[in-house]
Amino acid sequence: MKIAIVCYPTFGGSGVVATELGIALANRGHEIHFITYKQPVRLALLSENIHFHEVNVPEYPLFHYQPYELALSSKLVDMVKLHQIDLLHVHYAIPHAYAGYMAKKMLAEEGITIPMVTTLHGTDITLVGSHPFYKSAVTFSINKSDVVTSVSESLKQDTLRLFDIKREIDVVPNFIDVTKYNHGFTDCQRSLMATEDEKIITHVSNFRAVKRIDDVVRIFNEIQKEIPAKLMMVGEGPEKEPAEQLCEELGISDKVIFLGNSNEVDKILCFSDLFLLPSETESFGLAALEAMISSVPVISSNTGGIPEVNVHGVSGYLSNVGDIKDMSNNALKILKDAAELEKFKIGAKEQALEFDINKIVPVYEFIYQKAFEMA
Ligand code: GMT
Repeated sequence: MKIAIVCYPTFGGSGVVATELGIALANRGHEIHFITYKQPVRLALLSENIHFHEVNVPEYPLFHYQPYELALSSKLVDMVKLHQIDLLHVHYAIPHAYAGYMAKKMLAEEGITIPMVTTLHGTDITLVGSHPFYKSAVTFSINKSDVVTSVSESLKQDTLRLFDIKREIDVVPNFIDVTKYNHGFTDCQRSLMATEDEKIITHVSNFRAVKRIDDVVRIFNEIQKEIPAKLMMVGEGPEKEPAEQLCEELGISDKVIFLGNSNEVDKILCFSDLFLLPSETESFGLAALEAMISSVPVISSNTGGIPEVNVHGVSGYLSNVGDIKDMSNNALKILKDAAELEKFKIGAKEQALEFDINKIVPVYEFIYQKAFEMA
């Protein structure tokens, strides 16, 4: 099948999932066309089966806002015709589902029928999409998709609660390419980051307010009062600077390392003992799953789709949003006892294997067949 994948090319989870899915589908013989404004960050190599088409939006002084969705829908029409693409899979409703639907209608005018699958990822529903400025267009484009999927049951329920949805929503959880994490690193170069007696705690995100970065620092602060520890902060975003300031105020700057965006998260997780994800809301928590497959237990909030991924008492612990005390106590329970840490490491990996890419990609292939029947 020839599939066009539309996604954000950045470090966000939706772009990572779309890219990994495209690569996996290409490995299964499909021809994949990524259509976005930049080559996706996790897409290292193009090949016979993997193509990238850049959407250009030339600056024009008359426009206060450059019309990206117009350029995207035009590009989709052109690429579908040029490469005889069979199906559109758009990730993140805004504005991809809207642009995809416009492309579909333009193609229909020329007698070309193309099914569209829309995958909802989280903030496109819970934070941005439900805002009154976007809600009508998001509702419309979800209802006009041939098949709609969400990455967790929790996100499906949020979508049904927040929008007037007339379509069925299929839950297809995010996944992990297990082979990428069977890297067999023996020396994870842990000694570069911490001394032997220090535990390494890691957080990976886009440093938005929804991630409660302040809580990450405060949880770590409680931990380091009791045991020698270092905190690795991976990612970039608006909350990074305030977090650096907070570390200074708390006098822990020497114990917190801000690494910026990284394409080597697997190497960082390799030397990590614990992962923190205290988000306000999280439709799934791909970053937690990436930690778990690396045998890193997760201390997280009990919100959104996180409990569908992180199992309390098995792969880590769940606490109420903002309960820094409970999260740091849970972290210390795991970190202070070597046998407990080992038990949770095994639990984290076993739970992550439930989301093996080989179980999930065939589900998407089934969804594509369904989309052909619906189109
Ligand atoms: O977490 C973010 O802010 C990025 C965002 C995105 O769309 O890239 O992540 C969302 O999609 C991920 C992949 O499906 C999920 O794992 C994240 O939980 C979800 N983020 C939120 O719901 C806040």
